[in-house]
Amino acid sequence: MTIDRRHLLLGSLSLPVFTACGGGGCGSSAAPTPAPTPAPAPAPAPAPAPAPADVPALKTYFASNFKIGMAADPNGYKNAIANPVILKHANSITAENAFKPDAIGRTAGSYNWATADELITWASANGIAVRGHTLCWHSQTPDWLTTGTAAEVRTKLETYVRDVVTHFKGKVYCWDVVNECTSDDASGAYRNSKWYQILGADYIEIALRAARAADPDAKLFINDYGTEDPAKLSRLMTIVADMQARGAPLDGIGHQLHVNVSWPPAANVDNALRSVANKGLINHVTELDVSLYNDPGACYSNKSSCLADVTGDTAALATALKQQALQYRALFNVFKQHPSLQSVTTWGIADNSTWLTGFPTNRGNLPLLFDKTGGAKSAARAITDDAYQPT
Ligand code: 9MR
Repeated sequence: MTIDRRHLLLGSLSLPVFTACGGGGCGSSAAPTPAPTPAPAPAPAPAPAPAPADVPALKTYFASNFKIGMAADPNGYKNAIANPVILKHANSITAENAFKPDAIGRTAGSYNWATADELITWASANGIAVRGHTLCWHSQTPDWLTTGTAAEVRTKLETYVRDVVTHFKGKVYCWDVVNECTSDDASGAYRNSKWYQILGADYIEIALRAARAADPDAKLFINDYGTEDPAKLSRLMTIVADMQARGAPLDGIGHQLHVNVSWPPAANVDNALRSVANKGLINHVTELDVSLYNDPGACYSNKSSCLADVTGDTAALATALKQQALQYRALFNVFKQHPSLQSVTTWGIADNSTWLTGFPTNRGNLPLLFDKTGGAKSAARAITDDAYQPT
């Protein structure tokens, strides 16, 4: 419950004031003491100012649907704004960077566990489950891992996955074993990454099998962005079919869902979740945020034609935040239709810290459910109150 400080202060000032001698002075005359003037009845306490809009704990509100997750590293969740938000609302956390190969496997022959272990200890003390992100990726991966002959690289991949998954065995409920392996163009299903160039599609199967062997209880995912685009989804589903034909231990697909106020239509997400469920796999939404900007492709390729910052323009910002609330509502309404969807994670906690202030260009952006002070935004109300009309 929120205690309104203004109400408490005004309430205390309305208490009657007692003085030692009363209003007649402190003389010694025998004049009959006048009947004490009754103290005026205390003024009724002023009505409390309306409490700031708040929302129920999301992890409780959506408990029968899916886990609610948020991404952060220790410096993120320790922040005074973010800390109460994640503690109230989330029952899953993803390390934004601390579990990546360039963090844990920075140097060949030794592992850096400290930051990741700190996150595990904090999450466990607070009853928050941990999604592991990520073991095998074309980005944020030190060169030593992909250097050598195919046989050497295969052994490095198996060893790295085995050692990391073993270290966190029983402490991480699922892994994004392979991240972003789908091609962005129609040249083929697989991204032409170093892993693919050296090992072909085998690298995904190798990583999945090594993870399963190290922790048979952890659910194993391929995680990718753009599954809301039907063409990219179709390429990802080709990879899924390939892995299933090989008997690779793939349990689910992570849909990153870095979307924006006007893309995609929620029906595209519905289609992606259904396609995955039809293959007998689990769905997770792994990196949800709703940018204020629907930038053209050129903004992503060379930072040209990026939309202008709206965060300093009151009217434009209000319009964008309303659109954002409606987009979050449309997406969560789809999410709730899918029993196969077991976890929904936002990529960040509150708008005070988001990767989107630097991508695709430097610009104000407010893509999350909670504002820069940690307060619930219209978007958070829109997903927890069907009657609420975002303004
Ligand atoms: O949010 C992460 C940011 O802090 C890092 O600088 C960036 C480096 O690539 O990675 C970001 O997280 C990415 C995630 O690991 C995979 N999907 C896209 C995310 C946003 O770039």
